[in-house]
Amino acid sequence: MDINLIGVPLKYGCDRDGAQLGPATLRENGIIDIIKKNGHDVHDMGDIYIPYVVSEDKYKDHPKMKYLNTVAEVNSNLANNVYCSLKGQSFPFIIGGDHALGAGSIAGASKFFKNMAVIWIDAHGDINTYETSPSGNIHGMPLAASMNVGHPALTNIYYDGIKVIPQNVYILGGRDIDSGEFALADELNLNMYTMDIVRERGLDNVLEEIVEKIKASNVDGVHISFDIDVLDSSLVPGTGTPVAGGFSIEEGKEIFTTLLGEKFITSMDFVELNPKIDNEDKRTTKNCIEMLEHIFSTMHN
Ligand code: Z70
Ligand code: MN
Ligand code: MN
Ligand code: MN
Repeated sequence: MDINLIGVPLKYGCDRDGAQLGPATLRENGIIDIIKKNGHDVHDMGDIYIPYVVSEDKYKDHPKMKYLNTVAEVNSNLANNVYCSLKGQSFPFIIGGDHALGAGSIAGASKFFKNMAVIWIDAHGDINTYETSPSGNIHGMPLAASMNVGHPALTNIYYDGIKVIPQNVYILGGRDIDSGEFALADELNLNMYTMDIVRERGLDNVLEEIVEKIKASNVDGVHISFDIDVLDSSLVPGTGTPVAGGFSIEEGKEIFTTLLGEKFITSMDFVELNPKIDNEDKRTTKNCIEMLEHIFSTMHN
């Protein structure tokens, strides 16, 4: 596979210092070599430029969304990079940075594909709007924005309006979901597989159902957005919002074995590593690298 590696050193979506160090840390720990040694051809596109904004200005653009215009602008630039990668027949692999970047990845990929699916793998739903968000952090809103729900500055990233229809959205591993998010998921009838559902039905059965639904849906592209906080909090202390009751490393690997094994995945995000708050043993970075080794060894060539 030809892989375009795109770094997005963004922290304004989570408003937590350190998330911007994810791309550099993954590069320092060998992500390029990992991709290469698994037989892929990697093109490092470098990092998307992130303007500096002082924290005093966080609510300058909107009273309930932090750093709105900066996050929107970065996402628009990311989207074009993703779109151009797909046009050039490369697989865009986006490393964060916080999860607000998901809006840009999806915007770019959805411009290329006629009808795209998104698999959002996360302890959180990330389907808040400024009206339902408890925090004002835009990393809790990108999936709603991609479905054309929320503020126009976010729903109109890269091109106006809807990027992915709710029917094509799959949320996997959720266990810290806000009440407004549950309400929207119900209203839009999203394919939501919370951790409660996974534990009740079994991960293998849930993955099989996702695969079957996607195959039956006539999509021509599938984007995976992987937030490392879907892994258990004991495995990822170096992420902004670790949540107990998450997947083990083995389960994380099983997810990719199944989904990448189908050969229908066309782009992917890997987000929310915060090296600044990692344990002294660098546990989070090590677990990220172990996941990445698995991802690139499983991805077809
Ligand atoms: C909460 C919010 C979130 C990641 C936290 C949290 C969202 N639902 N996402 N950490 N990765 O503020 O919207
Ligand atoms: Mn090449
Ligand atoms: Mn997330
Ligand atoms: Mn999350």
